[in-house]
Amino acid sequence: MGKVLTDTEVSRYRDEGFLCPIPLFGAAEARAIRAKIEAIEAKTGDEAQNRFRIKAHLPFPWLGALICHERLLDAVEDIIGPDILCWGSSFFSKNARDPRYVSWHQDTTYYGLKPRDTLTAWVALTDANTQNGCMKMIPGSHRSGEQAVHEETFDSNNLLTRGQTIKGIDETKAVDVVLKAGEFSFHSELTYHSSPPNQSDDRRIGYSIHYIAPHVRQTLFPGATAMVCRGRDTYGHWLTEPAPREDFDPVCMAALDAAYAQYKAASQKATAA
Ligand SMILES: O=C(O)CCC(=O)C(=O)O
Repeated sequence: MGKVLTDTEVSRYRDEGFLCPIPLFGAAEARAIRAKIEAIEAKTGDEAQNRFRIKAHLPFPWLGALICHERLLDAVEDIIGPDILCWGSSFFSKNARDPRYVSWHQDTTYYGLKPRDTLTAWVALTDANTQNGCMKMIPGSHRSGEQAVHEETFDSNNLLTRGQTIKGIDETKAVDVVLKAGEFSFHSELTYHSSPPNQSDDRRIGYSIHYIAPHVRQTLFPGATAMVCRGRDTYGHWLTEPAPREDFDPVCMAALDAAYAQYKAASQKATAA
């Protein structure tokens, strides 16, 4: 038995490349976080997933606190060990009756991490179910350890910026990642996953947090940053991120924009290569 996960759950994660549902907090706390996100959207006039990319937590102390939530880190520790870094986080939201979707992909495509060992926790800030477009996973698809061929479609309804898509997936093998608000799932950066449009009358919002052990490094560009959430950075592959003193901290906003520019340039270069 780990701190949160049973041995069976850890084995299932290793075998299938994802795990769900794992309780984190109650619906009231999820609603409070949703309200904060929607207050930010009202202030910026844009969806949080558009304005705050790759490192959405950087300018918001309460998102840093969510990433370092003790129970979440206990579950992460059960999978990757006691030294835990977070190199990124992103919102994935679909509005009521929203045609936008996420095509079949592996996260690893533009990450540039070696080894490809990111553990993503997808925290449900609303319920996520088959009606509102929850994620679907292909069990065991991470096991090759390789990146599959992705076609870049640039479809405007695809929430993935480059519309990267693995073709020919046998969808009969897909498993729905149904979560209640306040629960989370884990998936490996190699696991094939997707999500269909939202056919419900409310938003579906998830917060995707990318954790690694410190031996994992960024290979696409120098100067990558990460937050040490627990334990120690025993390898020194990552620079320290600035910590926000308040929402929209200007130093952190600049760091966020610089990090996104770096990732964008790296993914364009990877595509051109
Ligand atoms: O939220 C979604 O629908 C997709 C999320 C995703 O692709 C991810 O967290 O890696």
